[in-house]
Amino acid sequence: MSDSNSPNKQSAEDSANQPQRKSGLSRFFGRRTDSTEPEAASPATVEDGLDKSRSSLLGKLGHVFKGSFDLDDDLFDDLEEVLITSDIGVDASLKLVERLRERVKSDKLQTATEVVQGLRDEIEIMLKPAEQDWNVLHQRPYVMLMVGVNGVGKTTTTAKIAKQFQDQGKSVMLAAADTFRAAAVEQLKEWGSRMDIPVVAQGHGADAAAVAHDALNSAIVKGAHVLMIDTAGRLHTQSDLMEQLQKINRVLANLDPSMPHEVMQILDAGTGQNALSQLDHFHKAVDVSSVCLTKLDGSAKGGLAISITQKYGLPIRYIGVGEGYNDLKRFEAKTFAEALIPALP
Ligand SMILES: Nc1nc2c(ncn2[C@@H]2O[C@H](COP(=O)(O)OP(=O)(O)O)[C@@H](O)[C@H]2O)c(=O)[nH]1
Ligand SMILES: [Mg+2]
Repeated sequence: MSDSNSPNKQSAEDSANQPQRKSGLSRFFGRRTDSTEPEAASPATVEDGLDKSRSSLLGKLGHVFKGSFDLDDDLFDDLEEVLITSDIGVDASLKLVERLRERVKSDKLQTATEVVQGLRDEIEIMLKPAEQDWNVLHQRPYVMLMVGVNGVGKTTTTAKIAKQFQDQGKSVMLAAADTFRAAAVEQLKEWGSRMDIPVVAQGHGADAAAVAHDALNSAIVKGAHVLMIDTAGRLHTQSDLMEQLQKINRVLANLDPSMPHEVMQILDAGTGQNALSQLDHFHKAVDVSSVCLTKLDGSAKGGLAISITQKYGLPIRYIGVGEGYNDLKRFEAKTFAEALIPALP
């Protein structure tokens, strides 16, 4: 995508993460406000959405409720199947359908529209714990470690969040602690220079923990509100990576035991349940405290948000819906549930 506000350079590896045509979910969230966006990249039309819906949750739900239907075990089993295949995960799907059954009974829901609205409401309730207030001003600097595997959107998301902080009048600094890939430091510097946000870097091959240490000292001296540390997504082995992240954590905590204040894991929603095992892994190693889901503008099935909330109860701070500065939205349970479960025609 030749996004004029995105300095991301595509590697062959990253090209698998190219944005795809917008899904119903992204049309809901993904309206771009960036005036540099060409018209062609604006949200898909309703017709596009209806095309897509055949393979989306809407299409599948329509199938479950086609013609005259009975609200019987078979229907609820079908519904369970639909939810599981939408990345909602087995446990969360079972729980959702169980609660929906109760709601159908207690609220005497009958029509497809009523039942689907019931499902939407239950999803909203389930997602509510992930929608949490977030105040970074109680610590200065508020230190965030941005973690996740290669290509999920760590660097891009770091830049987008930094931009939002800046727009709110907060001073931000970035640390380029992905020193493993040659292009990674340059990518962050490029974002920094476009946004006029200082980037602390030492270059390819430098000790990531030393970069974090320098950056923290610099953020303290400059009185920055927020320091965001971009990290590597891959080293020689996965245990090398985890050790490096733990070392960064230790170096920060040596200066102030409350640091880092947040370990945010970036997950590519397009990778479905695989994202859940990534979270599992990082969570064990570095105590992840929040999540950001990216690439919901692609073919991602947003159900992942539900399985994450069900399993971890972590705050989902943001969702990424494109490559530009403004393609990052705060997570809201209600908005998400409404976008995920569209009204039946
Ligand atoms: N379509 C889309 N692309 C994204 C989103 N977030 C990141 N990307 C793209 O994903 C690719 C990898 O992002 P990058 O930040 O370099 O990932 P990192 O390796 O985790 O740092 C880049 O081409 C980004 O523009 C998103 O929400 N939607
Ligand atoms: Mg990166």
